Amino acid sequence: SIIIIGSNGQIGTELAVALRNKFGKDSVLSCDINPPSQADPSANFETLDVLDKKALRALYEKRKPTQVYLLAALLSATGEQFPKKAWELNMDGLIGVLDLSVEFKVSKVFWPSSIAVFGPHSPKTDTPQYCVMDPNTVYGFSKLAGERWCEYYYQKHNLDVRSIRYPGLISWKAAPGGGTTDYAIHIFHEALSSGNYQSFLSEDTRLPMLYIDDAINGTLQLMDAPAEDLRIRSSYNLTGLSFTPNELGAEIRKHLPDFGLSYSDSDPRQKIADSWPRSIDDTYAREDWGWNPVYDLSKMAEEMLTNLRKQ
Ligand code: VAH
Repeated sequence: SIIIIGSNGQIGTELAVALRNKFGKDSVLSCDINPPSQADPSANFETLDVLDKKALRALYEKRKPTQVYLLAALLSATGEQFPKKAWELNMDGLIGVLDLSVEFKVSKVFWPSSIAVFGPHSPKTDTPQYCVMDPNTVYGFSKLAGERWCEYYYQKHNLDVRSIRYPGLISWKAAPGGGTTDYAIHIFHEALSSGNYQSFLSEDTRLPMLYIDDAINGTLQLMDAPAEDLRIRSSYNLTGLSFTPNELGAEIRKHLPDFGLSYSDSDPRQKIADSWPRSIDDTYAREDWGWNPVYDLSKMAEEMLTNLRKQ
C-alpha cells in the first residue's frame, strides 16, 4: 500500500490522483493535518500530524506501506514567517518518516526538495547538480539538510529514498501554499477574474519553473527507475522552463490582449527570489531516468487558461 503524507498540498493533490490511477484507489491512502476542502469521495483519507510520533507509528503498523511520499512542509515565504515551525516540520517530519520506513522495511520513499537549496553564491544560470549551496531561507536550508539525511539513510540503512529539486510548480487544481513562485499561478487567476495583476516579483526576475503534469510524470518516472540507474541519492535537479513575470505577462496577452501587469516593489519574496537560480541544468535526471518535459511557456499558459476558464 502507498501512503501520501501532505496530500492536500499543491503536489500532493495531484500526486494522489496519479498514484490512484497507477496503483488503484484502494492501494493509496491520503493523509494531511486537516481534511481536504473539496472531499474526493473516492479517496481514502485519514487526518495525520506527521510530527505526532505515536500516530505516525500506528499508521505504519496498520498500513504496512510499501511506498511513502512525504510532502508535508512549510514553503519558502511561510517558512520565513515561522522559521522554527518550518525547521521542525520540514526536518523532524522527514527524520521521523525515514526512521519508520527503515524499521518497517518500506521499499521506496519519496521526498521533495527544491531549487531553494541553492543560494546567493550558487551559479545563477544552468545551475549544476553539484555546486556551492548557501541557501539563506529556512525552507532552503531545511531542504538542503533534508537532502543530506536522505543520502545518509540510503548509504547507512540501504533505504531506497528518492528526491527531486522541484523548481516553481505551476498548477490550477490546488491553491499554492506560501511559496515565492506563487505569483506565476495567481497571475492566471487574476488575468481571468479582474484582467489585472500586480506581481510581487520584479519584471525581470527569472526563475526556473515546471508545469505540474511534467512534474508528476517525472516523479513517477523517477520512482519507477531501476535503483542501480540512479547516481543521485540527495535530490535530482529538475526544470521544464524558466521565465520572468514580464515574459509571462506577454504570453498571457496573446490570449487576453487587455491584460494589465504591474509590479509592487517592496515584497520580502523578492529577496528570496533573488537568492535562487535563474535556470537549472537537469542533465543527471535526463541521463539517469529519461527526464524529458513537454510543457514550454506557450503550452503551459494555454493549459492554465483553458482549465481555469472551465473551473
Ligand atoms: C516556493 N514553490 O516558492 C516553492 C518552491 C522553488 C520554489 O520551492 O517556496
